[in-house]
Amino acid sequence: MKEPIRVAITGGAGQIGYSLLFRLANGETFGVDQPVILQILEIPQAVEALRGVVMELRDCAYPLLQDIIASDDEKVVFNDANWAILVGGKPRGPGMERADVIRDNAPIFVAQGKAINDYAADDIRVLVVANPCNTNALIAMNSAPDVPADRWMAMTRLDQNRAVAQLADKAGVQPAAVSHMAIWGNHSPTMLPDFEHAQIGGQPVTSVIDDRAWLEGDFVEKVQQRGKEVIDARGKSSAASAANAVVDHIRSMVQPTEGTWFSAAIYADGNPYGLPGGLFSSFPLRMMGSGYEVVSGLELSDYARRKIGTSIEELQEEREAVADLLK
Ligand code: NAX
Repeated sequence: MKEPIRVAITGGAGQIGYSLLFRLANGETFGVDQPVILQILEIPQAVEALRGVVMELRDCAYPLLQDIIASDDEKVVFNDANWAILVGGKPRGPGMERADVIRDNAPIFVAQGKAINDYAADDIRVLVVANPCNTNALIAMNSAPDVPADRWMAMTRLDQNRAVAQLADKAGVQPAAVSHMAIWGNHSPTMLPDFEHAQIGGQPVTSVIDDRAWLEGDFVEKVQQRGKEVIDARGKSSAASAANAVVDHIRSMVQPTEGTWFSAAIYADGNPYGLPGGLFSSFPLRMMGSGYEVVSGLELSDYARRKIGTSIEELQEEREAVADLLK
């Protein structure tokens, strides 16, 4: 039996937490031979609700779940953590602008970044889910000077999966036939789901779906606005599909990528594709052994550069809004 890994999750009593925790514990995320210890953070007001979730986790009697630590203390939760999945955050309240949400959430990520820096294991990997996830990741990373930049990511896997589902539906194929789907930019309605490099059955999407107007129009818009569409229908934001995307993201990180790509926002300091650095922006990535690399050599069309440019401008504005918190 392998040594257990310690997985810290924040916001464990929330919607995503309720779908995610069980899938971290049952072996499908880290592997069927990998024991886990879950270390779950909540705010004091939600600790009682979290106690109920912990009871349910125990009632699953998962063979791989070696321990559960639930606390409102960051020191306890991030202690020796090998993975940190930052889901907890403050939701957008009525009448709040995007900039208000950013400022409201920023202190959480300063504190959690510091705690990760001081208490997590040397091999810590962090995935930020809580919105605005790209900028929250930037804030947390800046508060953790001892943790290398390549350990931090923000989640765009749900956008990738949504794009795959839309293309499969349009082409009348199973989602598994769609590959090489890259998301560029911010996890926000400005992102670009890159149909120009995606493939269906190994063929370019643009040759299988010979309808550029649909691809640039309905397809891109549907992916960009899918979160809102789910809220309008369900009355709540995406939760099970977001948890599923976390599972997919981690699986891509712990298993070498076979021939295709996955997307996540990374700290793009080396200006890949000549795009401005110093931000968390989404790129197509490949996992190689113990580290990832940005997929290189893709031709970006003028259309793609324009769209990605808009998304990066939005990220620059978000960064500006929290400039005082960045060292
Ligand atoms: P919920 O409001 O259901 O749950 C959030 C939980 O976080 C609550 O239980 C709350 O008590 C807890 N929390 C708040 N502040 C905390 C802190 N400082 N430390 C620890 N826990 C804290 O939201 P949920 O639907 O679970 O969504 C969580 C986050 O994911 C939101 O920020 C949401 O916007 C974001 N999402 C990100 C997605 C992505 O693709 N990156 C997609 C889904 C989702 O919208």
